[in-house]
Amino acid sequence: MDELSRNPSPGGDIETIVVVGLGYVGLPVATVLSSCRKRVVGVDTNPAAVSAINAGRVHIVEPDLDMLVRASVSTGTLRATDRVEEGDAFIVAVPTPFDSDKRPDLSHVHAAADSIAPVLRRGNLVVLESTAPVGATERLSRWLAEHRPDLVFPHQVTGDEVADIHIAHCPERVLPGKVLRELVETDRVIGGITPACAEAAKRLYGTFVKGEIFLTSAPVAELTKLAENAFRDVNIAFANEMALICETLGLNVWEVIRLANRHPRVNILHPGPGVGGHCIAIDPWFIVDSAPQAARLIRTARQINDERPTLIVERVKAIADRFKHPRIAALGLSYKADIDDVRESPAVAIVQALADAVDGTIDVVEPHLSALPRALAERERLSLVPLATALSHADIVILLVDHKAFKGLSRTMLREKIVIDTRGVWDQG
Ligand code: SAJ
Repeated sequence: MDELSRNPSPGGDIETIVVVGLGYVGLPVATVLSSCRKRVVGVDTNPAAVSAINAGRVHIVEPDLDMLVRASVSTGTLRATDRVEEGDAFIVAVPTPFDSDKRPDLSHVHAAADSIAPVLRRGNLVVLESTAPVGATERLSRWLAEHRPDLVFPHQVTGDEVADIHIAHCPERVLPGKVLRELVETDRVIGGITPACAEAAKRLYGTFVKGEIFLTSAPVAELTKLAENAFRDVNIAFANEMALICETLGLNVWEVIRLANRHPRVNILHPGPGVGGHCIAIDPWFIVDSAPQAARLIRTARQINDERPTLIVERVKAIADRFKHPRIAALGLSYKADIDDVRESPAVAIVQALADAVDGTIDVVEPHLSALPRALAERERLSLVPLATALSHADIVILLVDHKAFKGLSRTMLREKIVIDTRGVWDQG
């Protein structure tokens, strides 16, 4: 008996889906599945997130997500809870950070496995959607198996042997700010522990993905996802290195990159104050951790991007030291434009370091936040103010995030200020 005949439709008749982790990835996935008329149970350990969702509200900012969550909750297809329940399929979308040695921390995936294992039934599908190091999907399978000796897991089968549970990796690829569109339209890579696992996951994702779905093994899917983010990180590091070279040579980096990109096979990304967010600044280290001798370029790119905030602080400090008590307007705190997310934000690190290094006042402008993040709160001589207030006082204006609200500022509004434009909004050359 082969795997498909014993479990006639593993992943086929998937009606109830349990999404573990209702953050920037899990909540949109849960919502999109529920709008495809699936019954979705979202699980999160944060009680504030659970009650907000059950009240039809969202605890994160993502265009149109609030509207979809409200509709799904009111039609009864989406419900949030703090306990994992039985279902036909489980999607694990929990954080996968790194530890203080930049090694992957899979404790949230392990905790998810511990909570799913007791409710698993024969024929269930478990998908790891969180970005994870090579080997993580198989570890998830092993963690589940430790709890359920009564079931056969896919890492335990060989050849034509049958698994009771299907386990696959389908790494998320969505860009914050465009999550709902990319979730549906972007091609997906699904890696199964066995080919039948990949097929089962494809049947689930095929319910809402309009892009093409490519099937492979779990480790290939794991490394593919990491390679995507490492590639972008290396390209940004190249741009940041060009910025340093241009500063040394007294040239405008924005002009150099703009002109180089007119070559049909060149596409250099933008220099900036550093790489933030919970993906590109972290995932390349998972590759370095698995192949430290081989991943030389990827490690160096990470180091170049991580150095950026310090270089910017040194530049601003050198200028600020010319004033007795300088007033600095810092424009933007989020990790990139037009979102509220400050995770691993280089702008926050820069403002924090400036507050320590400069004997002056810092007026922070962040139109997407109503209060300063914890790292900056309750510091003397540092406050969150409206744009007009910051500009009326400032000696030095440092642009840290290219929010739409700042792009409209004209050079005349900035005249008589010293301007440091880390994003090339005004300094295009
Ligand atoms: N950045 C630059 N210069 C650039 C582009 C970006 O300095 O030219 C900076 C941004 O300001 C930001 C950081 O890089 O601080 C990352 O921003 P991003 O827009 O490049 O990427 P993320 O982290 O928001 O989302 C990425 C995406 N990956 C790729 O584009 C390969 C997304 O598709 C992934 O789903 C996401 O990581 C993830 O969750 O892994």
